[in-house]
Amino acid sequence: MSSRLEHLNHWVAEVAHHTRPAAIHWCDGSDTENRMLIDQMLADGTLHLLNQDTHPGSTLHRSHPDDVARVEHLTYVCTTHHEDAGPNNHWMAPDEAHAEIDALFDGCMQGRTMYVIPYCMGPIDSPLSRCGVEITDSPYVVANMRIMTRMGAAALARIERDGTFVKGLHSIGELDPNRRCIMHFPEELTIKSYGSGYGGNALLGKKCHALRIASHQARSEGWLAEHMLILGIENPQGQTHYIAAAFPSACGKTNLAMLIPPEGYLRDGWKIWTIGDDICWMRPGPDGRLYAINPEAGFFGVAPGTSNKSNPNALASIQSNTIFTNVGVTADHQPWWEGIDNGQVPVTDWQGQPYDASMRPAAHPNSRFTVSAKQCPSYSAMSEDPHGVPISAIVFGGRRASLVPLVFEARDWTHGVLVGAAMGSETTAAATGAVGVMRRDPMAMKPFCGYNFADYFAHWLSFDTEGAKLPKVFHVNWFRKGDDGKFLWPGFGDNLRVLEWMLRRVEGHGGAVETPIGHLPIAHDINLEGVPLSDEAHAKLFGIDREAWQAEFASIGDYLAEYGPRLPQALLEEQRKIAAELA
Ligand code: OXD
Ligand code: MN
Repeated sequence: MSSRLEHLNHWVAEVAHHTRPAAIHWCDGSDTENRMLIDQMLADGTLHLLNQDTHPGSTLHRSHPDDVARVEHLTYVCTTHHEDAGPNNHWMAPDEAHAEIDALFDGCMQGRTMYVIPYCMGPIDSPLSRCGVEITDSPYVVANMRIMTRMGAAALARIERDGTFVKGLHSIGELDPNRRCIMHFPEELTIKSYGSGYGGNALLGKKCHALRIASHQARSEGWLAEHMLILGIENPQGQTHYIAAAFPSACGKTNLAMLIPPEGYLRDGWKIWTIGDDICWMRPGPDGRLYAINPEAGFFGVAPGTSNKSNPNALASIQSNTIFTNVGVTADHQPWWEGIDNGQVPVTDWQGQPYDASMRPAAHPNSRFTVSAKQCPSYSAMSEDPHGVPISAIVFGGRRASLVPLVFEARDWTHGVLVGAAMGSETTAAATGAVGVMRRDPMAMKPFCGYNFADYFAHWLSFDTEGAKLPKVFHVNWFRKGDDGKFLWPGFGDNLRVLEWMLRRVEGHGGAVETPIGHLPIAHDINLEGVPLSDEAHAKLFGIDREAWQAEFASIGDYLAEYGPRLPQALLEEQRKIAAELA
């Protein structure tokens, strides 16, 4: 097979010449093709069948133990000028980067099949969508891309219509951490990834295309590519507001996107609709509002901690047709992870060894499930709307054990951009490296912004134009801890109480007090019925410690200074203004 697009055929031939595969397979995305690949992977041990009575169509993949997370230290943005990548990215000159990674690709597919995957990020017929083609030697990547994107014949037809696509070349290579790197060439709309089969490094439509390359593209085309979930909140009157929320990896985006309203809210008729759990592309519409699509078609969610209590919708979604990666299994071959809380016990851990709690957890802390978004009980049909959904509020948040209150609202767009730019969070297992270390993670894009953060902040500020009807901006912290080290806020479904307050603010009738850091609800502005909070919890969730915030603003100032003269003046002025108010 080939395409009607000469430069696509030419690139495929060139890659084949370079990597020397035994065969080339153009993916059509059909069920037959999928079954063929799954059977082949079951036969060669890449996949293991799970219990087909309890989890029909589901399989387990165990990755190489050194290949379980994103590798930020091996991820590069290769722009002509170093300053265009910014201090927020590892950089290499494009020529040098091509030479280095091309040497790794040389002959690397010998004896393997090379798969050509045409995919579309976003609904096939949406003007907001963008396409790519990933070439890979991993059938596991093909099976995951089929769930995570609109992949195959329909995508190829759109690519042939558009004439352009992002080129992604991937090989698992030897899965050697010393021969691994992920390179982005935003000026060439090209990605090259070698030596890892892990989702964030290998499913090139996701982080590499939909965030790093797309953010770069979005800047020149006047839109935003963000690390955000999108959810719809339907009130008892039947009106639905859409919210986009940015949290760093493994900080509960999937849980928030699939939230189940607490008892009283359910009774009153509140409903939550899931559009996306990880990535959001937004663009101003003709009415001045921002319209968003989820470029993905599936969820690549963190398994540990997912339970009937924390996220019943996720659990319901993954009862069938799911690829599990690096979870444990029970005696009757059901998937198992820490926190699943279903009364079962694991017998085999994620490395395929007999489970021994003193050796390692049954599931890797970054073990995942890959499942079609359509299997989620709260899936919103608006996910397929080519125009996207209008966004009423943007929410930023991180894991902050101290300092940061439950919620506050930015005064205006510029302040909102500062709130996003100053975001901090404790690191998680989604990337290799130490866990629990507080780092600045602006807009949760630290690992994903394909260009200089200084320019990115300026791009955000540029949306505040005459006639723009921008969403209100909020900051939340579900992770505040008390003196005893325990979380002060129940989180999960109860987070709807906070979202409800935001929507009242959007509609112009929610109460709040003004403070230097933004508008804070007083506890009674939020419906806390049935949520017993201690005095300490009240004080910490709904108050600010001025002295500690002065220190925070000094630290934010130091952080922003790292971006030098490229940093937009308006952002610095905002930081100085608030620092002065706090003093
Ligand atoms: C993810 C991540 O997989 O952010 O979504 O690491
Ligand atoms: Mn993510």
